[in-house]
Amino acid sequence: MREELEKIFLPFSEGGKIIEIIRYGKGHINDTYRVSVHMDKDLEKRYILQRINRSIFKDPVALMDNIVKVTEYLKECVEKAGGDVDKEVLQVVHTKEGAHHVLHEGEFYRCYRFIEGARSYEIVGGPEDFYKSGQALGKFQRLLGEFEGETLHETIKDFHNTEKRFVDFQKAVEDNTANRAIECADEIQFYLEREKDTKIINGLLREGRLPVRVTHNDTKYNNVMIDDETREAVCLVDLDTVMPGVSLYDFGDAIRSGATTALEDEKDLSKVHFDLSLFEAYVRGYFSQGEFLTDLEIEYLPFAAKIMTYECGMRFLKDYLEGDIYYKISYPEHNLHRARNQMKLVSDMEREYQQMIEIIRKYRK
Ligand code: ADP
Ligand code: GN1
Ligand code: MG
Repeated sequence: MREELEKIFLPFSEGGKIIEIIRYGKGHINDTYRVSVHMDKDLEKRYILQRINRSIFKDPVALMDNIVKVTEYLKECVEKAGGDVDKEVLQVVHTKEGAHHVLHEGEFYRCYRFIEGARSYEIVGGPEDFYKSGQALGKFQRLLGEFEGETLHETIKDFHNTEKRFVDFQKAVEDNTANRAIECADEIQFYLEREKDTKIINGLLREGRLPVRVTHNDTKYNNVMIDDETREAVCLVDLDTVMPGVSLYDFGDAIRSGATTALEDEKDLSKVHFDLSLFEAYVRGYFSQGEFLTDLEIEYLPFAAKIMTYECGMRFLKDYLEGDIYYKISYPEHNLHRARNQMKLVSDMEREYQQMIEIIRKYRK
């Protein structure tokens, strides 16, 4: 495997001798490796080498085109502001021929500069870290407010179209291909009985009441790089799904994944709680970036948190019903446990909905 990965990395190489290639990170989608290269004079350079999941991303060339456009734009913004490009922007490494990917035995690989001195976490360390993470999303959305969204491709069609995802979920229940529906009847019921909620954002979009913006679409906490020293949330990584979308998706997914007391796959639900103080910290950080949202977007932020948590849980359950064909799993019931975990968070949010509304009111500009 190492030899094969070395061969794949070679076209991206900027010289030096490869000293290590290891599996890296905890993403559910791509195969990620960290490549360490010994350059001259004791200098070490590191890279992220990734095999793009082709069963999920049907057009990796269009996907890379989006990432290159967005990261080059962000790079200009950071340079203008006198920031540190190596830390604050995900940077694509081109091959010697100027390509953004390498094709190896039918698989697409791409390479990024490794962001040094920062790391991502599976769980939030405390309100201050999450506050910074809210600031980072606010900044990301504010900067991309000026970017021409029409130039981007839709890398996964209907990615956060919850209404369509609900129909797909119903079909998975009916088809019951992995023969597991009987053992998760209660979980299926939980998702089915909230059908009404799945139509709300789509309804507002159809009525033209929500703006379409350039969004990240996968703002889970482990896609946020936190600086080891300053604790600033320096960069959002995992830009595979950057494309036109609704700001609510990004806020909602960030809350889903961060304002919780346990890991996304914690089985012991007595440990899983939606954490209002983390929600508050995120909102404070998010709003510190100025006025970049409409009144209606702000009004729907609590709903966004709930519906993104619901959507994510429903996707885990659908994958369980279909025999685990989408997400990486470590054991057979992994997706079921993930779905239950998200259900617990949805129930908590439903109970604490009024407090969420009050927190938004308290911090809005
Ligand atoms: P996936 O799409 O499978 O989630 P990611 O692109 O999120 O893959 O990468 C997995 C993990 O690798 C991230 O959670 C992050 O910790 C780390 N990572 C990704 N890109 C970089 C980078 N350029 N520098 C440092 N770490 C990175
Ligand atoms: C996937 O790639 P990763 O692990 O950052 C998924 C998200 C889900 C998330 C749930 C392209 O994110 O949509 O919310 O898992 N990404 C894709 O943990 O489907
Ligand atoms: Mg990721």
